[in-house]
Amino acid sequence: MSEYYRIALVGNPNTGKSTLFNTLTGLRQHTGNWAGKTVELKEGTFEFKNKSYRMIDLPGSYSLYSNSLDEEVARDYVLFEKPDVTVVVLDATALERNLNLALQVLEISKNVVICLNLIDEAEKRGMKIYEQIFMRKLGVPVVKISARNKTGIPALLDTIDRLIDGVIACNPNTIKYDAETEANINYLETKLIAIFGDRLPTRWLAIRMLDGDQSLIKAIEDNYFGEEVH
Ligand SMILES: Nc1nc2c(ncn2[C@@H]2O[C@H](COP(=O)(O)OP(=O)(O)OP(=O)(O)O)[C@@H](O)[C@H]2O)c(=O)[nH]1
Ligand SMILES: [Mg+2]
Repeated sequence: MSEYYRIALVGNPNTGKSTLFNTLTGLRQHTGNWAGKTVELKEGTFEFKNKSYRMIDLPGSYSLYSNSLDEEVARDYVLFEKPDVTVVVLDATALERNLNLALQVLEISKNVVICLNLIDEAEKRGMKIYEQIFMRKLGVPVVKISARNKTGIPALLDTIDRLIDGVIACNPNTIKYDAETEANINYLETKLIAIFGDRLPTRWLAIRMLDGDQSLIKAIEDNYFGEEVH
């Protein structure tokens, strides 16, 4: 229906999402509030290689566990709105902390590009980052950029373009748990598949349910089972 491809920017606070968003969308932005919430929503458009994109700058979040309204908004967008591509913006100088969120997104989303931002700062600190190793380990494209210096942006856009065209594919590697937990996940997942088919990432849902994520269960009720449950 839409002639736009939708791209979501997710990442920890302060990783340069808005800097990247502003670089790409310039003045073609508008701001609103998330439906029913007080979190600011920023959306903008840009063109690249004959494709039109609608980019959404999600609020910074450390996880998708809905510990805050910001995290809830980020989670709900990736989970329910199903962007064509989710770009995870990571601070290349703090990868250990940042990768937590990236791994969560890989559980939810099929089309993911990992964007290692602040590469200028990482290089200034003498850090060497081998994106090929990241790519192999995570199973999704990884691009190094500096949103502030505007380096690596064409490579990022090209990666998004090729992902949409199916020239490259994502095969996200997810974390495997111990045998008992995996058995529980599988048990729940079978039941969830019977309800949702492939409309929702059932493995992620099973993991979150085992963790007792009430907020997620409520969000699914609201999004999939309408008003009658309240
Ligand atoms: N050195 C360097 N600084 C950057 C880069 N990208 C962003 N910054 C700086 O990092 C700070 C945070 O950037 P923002 O774009 O606001 O980060 P954000 O991810 O939108 O932050 P939240 O919206 O709070 O989650 C700003 O001071 C930017 O100028 C980069 O590539 N290199
Ligand atoms: Mg921002």
